[in-house]
Amino acid sequence: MRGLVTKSTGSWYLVLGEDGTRVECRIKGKFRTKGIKTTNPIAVGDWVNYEQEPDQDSAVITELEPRKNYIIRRSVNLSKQTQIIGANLDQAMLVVTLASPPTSLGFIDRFLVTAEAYSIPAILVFNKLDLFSEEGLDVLADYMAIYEQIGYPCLAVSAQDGTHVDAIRSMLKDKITLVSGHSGVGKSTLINSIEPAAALRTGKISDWSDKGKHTTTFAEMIDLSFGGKLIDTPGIRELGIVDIEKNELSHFFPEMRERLNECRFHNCRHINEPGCVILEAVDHAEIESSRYESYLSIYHNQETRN
Ligand SMILES: Nc1nc2c(ncn2[C@@H]2O[C@H](COP(=O)(O)OP(=O)(O)OP(=O)(O)O)[C@@H](O)[C@H]2O)c(=O)[nH]1
Ligand SMILES: [Mg+2]
Ligand SMILES: [Zn+2]
Repeated sequence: MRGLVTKSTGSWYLVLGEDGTRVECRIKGKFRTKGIKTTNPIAVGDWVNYEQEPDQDSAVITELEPRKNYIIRRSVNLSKQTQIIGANLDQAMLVVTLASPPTSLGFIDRFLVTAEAYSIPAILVFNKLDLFSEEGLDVLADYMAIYEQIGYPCLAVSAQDGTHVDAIRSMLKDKITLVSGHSGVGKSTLINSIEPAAALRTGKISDWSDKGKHTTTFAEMIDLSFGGKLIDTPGIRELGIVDIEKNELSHFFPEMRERLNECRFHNCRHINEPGCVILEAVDHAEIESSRYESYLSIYHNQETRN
């Protein structure tokens, strides 16, 4: 039988069969992704084949279908362990908060680079709008302008009181959307607000560290009653880049990509080369300096390959 993986705990998987039944599955045999070592061989969003175990309620996954795409991360800086966050996605929504807990621009950029590397359209949702002071709203507007200018859709919402949540709904219809972000930014609260039937567990922010408490521990796919699916995921602290070469990194910054042919040298690294249009654009504030800093930070990190 063929089915879609809707929940993964690492040791068992919940699979929605094409006949509409849900069954708990275990894995047998080895599943590999293009030679990449992952801590989870099968992820939510994967299509699999499985066989019912005789005299039991459970089944065994026998085959993993090739993935259209996926979002992958290195769990700790420079570790070889990688984790597939979700597979076969139509788009990815990064939930961001400027405070409680803070999300850095560097983290946002790493997420966007990963999505670009697999050609997955990304949406930025700035949550907890109800907490913003006048000053905070100015910073929010600046942040949103950076990403809107590049072409990423940005929304400011409050999952708690429902402000602007309707605008998100219309972007989700009939699509499979991965929801990611730091712990405590309100991913599960937002999904509950979009689809109350989901009834996901949510958790308070720690008083002393201003960080989330990793309330969601497993990735899980939620059906949207108006069409489409959302994947709730555990909060991530860091997003280590996987499988990107230094010389292709600039292609994953859309505002750099559109200028690349104009550098004097075809193999320009955009670091200190004469006639580099990227450096020129940064100088003229046509490319945001925070974005360029993220480029340099990822470029110089050993996580990207020569
Ligand atoms: N003020 C305010 N609080 C919010 C909002 N959205 C979520 N919260 C609160 O933020 C805390 C964390 O929310 P969760 O939905 O559990 O966060 P999460 O991103 O799912 O966190 P993990 O599952 O740990 O990754 C809870 O106390 C929520 O009530 C919001 O729009 N405004
Ligand atoms: Mg959660
Ligand atoms: Zn250049």
